[in-house]
Amino acid sequence: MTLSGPRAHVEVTPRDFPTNRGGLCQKGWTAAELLTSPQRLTMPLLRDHRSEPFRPVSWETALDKVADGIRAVQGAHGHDAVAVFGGGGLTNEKAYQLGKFARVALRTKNIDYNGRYCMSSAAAASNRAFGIDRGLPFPLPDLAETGTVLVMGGNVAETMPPFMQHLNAVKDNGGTLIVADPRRTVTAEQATTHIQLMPGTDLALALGLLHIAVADGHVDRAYIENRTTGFDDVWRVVTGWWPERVERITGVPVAVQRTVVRALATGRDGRGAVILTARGAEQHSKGTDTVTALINLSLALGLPGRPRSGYGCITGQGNGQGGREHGQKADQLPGYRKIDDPVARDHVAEVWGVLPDTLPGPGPSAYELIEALGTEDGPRSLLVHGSNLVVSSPRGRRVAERLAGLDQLVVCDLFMSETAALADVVLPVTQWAEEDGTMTNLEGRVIRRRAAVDPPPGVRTELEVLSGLAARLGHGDKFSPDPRVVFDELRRASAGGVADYSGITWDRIDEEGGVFWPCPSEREPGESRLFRDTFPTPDGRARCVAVDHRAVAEDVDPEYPIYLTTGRILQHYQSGTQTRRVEALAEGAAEPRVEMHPDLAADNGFANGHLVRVRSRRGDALARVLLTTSIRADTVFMPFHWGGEQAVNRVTNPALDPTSKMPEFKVCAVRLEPAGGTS
Ligand SMILES: Nc1nc2c(c(=O)[nH]1)N[C@H]1C(S)=C(S)[C@@H](COP(=O)(O)OP(=O)(O)OC[C@H]3O[C@@H](n4cnc5c(=O)[nH]c(N)nc54)[C@H](O)[C@@H]3O)O[C@H]1N2
Ligand SMILES: Nc1nc2c(c(=O)[nH]1)N[C@H]1C(S)=C(S)[C@@H](COP(=O)(O)OP(=O)(O)OC[C@H]3O[C@@H](n4cnc5c(=O)[nH]c(N)nc54)[C@H](O)[C@@H]3O)O[C@H]1N2
Ligand SMILES: [Mo]
Repeated sequence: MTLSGPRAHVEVTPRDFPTNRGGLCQKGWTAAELLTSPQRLTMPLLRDHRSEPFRPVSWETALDKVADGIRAVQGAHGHDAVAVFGGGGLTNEKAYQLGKFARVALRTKNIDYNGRYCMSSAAAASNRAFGIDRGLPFPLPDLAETGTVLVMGGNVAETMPPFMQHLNAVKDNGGTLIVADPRRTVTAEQATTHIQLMPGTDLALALGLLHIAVADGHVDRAYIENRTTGFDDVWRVVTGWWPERVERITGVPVAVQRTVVRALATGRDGRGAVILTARGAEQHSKGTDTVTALINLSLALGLPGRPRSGYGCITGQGNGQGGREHGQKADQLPGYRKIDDPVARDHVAEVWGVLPDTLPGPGPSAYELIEALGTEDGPRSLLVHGSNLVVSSPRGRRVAERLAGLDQLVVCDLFMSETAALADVVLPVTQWAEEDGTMTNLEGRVIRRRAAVDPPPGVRTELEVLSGLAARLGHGDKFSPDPRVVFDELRRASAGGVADYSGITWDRIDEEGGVFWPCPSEREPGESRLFRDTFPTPDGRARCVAVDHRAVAEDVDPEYPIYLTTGRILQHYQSGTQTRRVEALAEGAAEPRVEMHPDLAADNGFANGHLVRVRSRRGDALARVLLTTSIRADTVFMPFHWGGEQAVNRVTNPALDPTSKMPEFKVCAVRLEPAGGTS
C-alpha cells in the first residue's frame, strides 16, 4: 500500500502487488485514520511512582531516566536483570537492532517477542523437517493454479482478506479447497469441504490422514526413499491411527477423511497440492507436533519441491516472517542462526565489533520470561517494543502481577496501550507509514517500506530510541539511527546463515520489486521456489519425525464442561490498541462476543445478547452471547481484541509446547455464568 498527500489528508490506496493483488482489507482502509488520531502519543511520559499520573518530559530526561534505571538494576543484579520484549510488527531493521541492543548494549540473555505466540510452532516444525523456516516454499500467485489446498485452522477471509482471492481462484480454476476449523467460518463456507473437527485434535487427524494415504496406496514410495529420512519410525506410530479411531477423537467422519486424502493425491497427480497451517492448528501445547504430522503427510505424498506443492504457514503480523529471522528470538542471532552455535557467534561478534565470549547464551521464551519478571532471580526491568503483552499473553492476570513487580517498566508505543498504562516510562515512536525500512513477506520476499508521511512532531523512530539509549550505556558508536545503514549491517550479519540477505540491497529491492531470500550474492536472484532438488539439511533430505497425538493440556470436566477457543474477527487487530481507536471499526464491534451454539445456550439458559462471564481455573472475562449455528455445540469462541475485564486471555491456559514454547491459546476448559444485563 502507498500513501500520498500531506499528513492531514492521507488516503490509503492499494498498490498492485502480487501478494494482495491490489486488494486491501477494512483494517487497511481505515488505517489512515490512525495516522492522525488525537490519541497518538507525542511526548515521552514519566512518573516516579505507579500510583501517580504520568507527566510529559523531554526526550533527554526520559532517556536519561531509562538508562539510569538500567544501570541501577544491572549494577545490583547483573546483566540478565534487564529484559526486552519485541514485536513481529517491527521492520527488519528494528527487529535486528533490538536483538543486537539486548546482546551488545545490555548483554542480557533475556529477550523474546510476541512472534513466540504467533508462528513459533510452524517455525519449529519447518526447521526440524526442512532445515529452513520460510512461510511459503513458492510465490503466492502459484496458489491460484494449485489443484488442492488444505487450510488447517485459518480464517483467512477475516484475517487476511486479500489472500482469500488466491484461495477462491483455486476453486474458480476447478481445484479443491478444504478448510479444517471447529467453526463454520466465512472461510470454511467458501470451501469445497469443511472439516468441523473438535478443537485440539488436528494432530490425530493428520496421523489418520497419513494412515489412509498409506493404506489406500497414495504415498510416493520413490520420493520417500530418495528425498526423506525417518519414514519407518513415522509409520510405526501412524499404523495405530486407523480411521474409526480418528473419527472418535476428532469428530471427523471416516468418509470425510478419505475425501481429503483423495483430494490431496489427485491434486498432486494434477496441478499440485498444498497443506497450509495457521494459528488454529498451531497455537496448542502440541502445535509443533501437529505441524510436523502435516509435514510428514506432505512428504509421504511427495509434495515439497513439486510445482505448486508442499507445506506452508500462513503469516500473521505485519513483518511476521522477517521479524523472526534476525535475532529477537531468545535463541537466535541474525540470519536465522542459533546463538549457541560457535561459528555463528564468531561471525556475528565480528560484525558487531565485540568479543564472542561477551555475547550471552539463549534465554527463556516469551511466556517463561514474563513468568520470571520481578521474581527472586528474574529480571527487574523490562523494555517493550511493539507488543501489548498484558492483553495478548495467556493467563493475563498473572502477567499483570508480574509487570507490577518490576523495578522499571519501559514501553515504546504509538498509543497508551493497556501495557503502556502500567509503565514507569512511555516513549512515543513512529509507525508504519512514517518510516523507511524493509519487511519480509510470507513468500520470503524482502520488500521496501517507505516513509509516506511525516511523523507527528515529538515522536522518534525506534532506531533513534535505541541509539540514544546505547549512547548513554557507552555503546553509541555501534548503533546507527539510519535504517539503510542498519540494513547493510544486517546483510553482513546474516551472510552465510539460513536466512542469508547478503545479496539483497535497497536498490535491488526497488528495481526488482522485492528480492527472495536466501540470496547470498548481489549478482544472483534469490530463491523463489524451494526444495526442487534438495533440502537445506546436512544430508539434503527432509526429515520425517515420528510424533504421536496427545490430549489437550486442560480437558473439560463437570466443573468446567465447555471448550473455549479464541481468535480474531474482521474488525479488530490484535490486542486492539489501534483498531479500538478507529471509530468505524469500534462501531462495527464495540465489545467482545462469545459465539455459542443455540443448543448450548439453551442448556445454560442464555439468549442472544446476554452478558456472560466465561470462567476458567485462571480467571474470567465478560462478553455478550452471540448465537450461531456455525460453531460446534461443545465449544465457545471469543476474540482476544479487548483489555481489562473483557480480555479473554485472563481465561486462557499458558500450557506451553515443549519445543516451540507456544501457549495453548486455542483450547481450554471453561464454564459460563450469567453476568446480568442484556443487549
Ligand atoms: N482481522 C484481523 N486480521 C488479522 C489479525 C487480527 O488480529 N485481526 N491478526 C494477524 C495475525 S498476527 C495473525 S497470527 C493472523 C491469524 O490468522 P488466523 O490463524 O486465520 O486467525 P485465528 O482467528 O487466530 O484462528 C483461525 C481459526 O482457527 C480456528 N480454530 C480454533 N481452534 C482450532 C483447532 O483446534 N483446530 C483448527 N483446525 N482450528 C481451530 C478458529 O475457529 C479460527 O477461525 O491474522 C492476522 N490478521
Ligand atoms: N487468546 C489469544 N491470544 C493471542 C492470540 C490468539 O489467537 N488468542 N494470538 C497471538 C498472536 S498470533 C499474536 S501475533 C499476539 C499479538 O499481540 P500483541 O503482541 O499485543 O500485538 P499487537 O496488539 O499488535 O501490539 C502491538 C503494540 O505495539 C504498538 N506498535 C505498533 N507498531 C509499533 C512499532 O513499530 N514500534 C513499537 N514500539 N510499537 C508499535 C501498537 O500500538 C500495539 O500497542 O497475540 C497473541 N495472543
Ligand atoms: Mo500473530
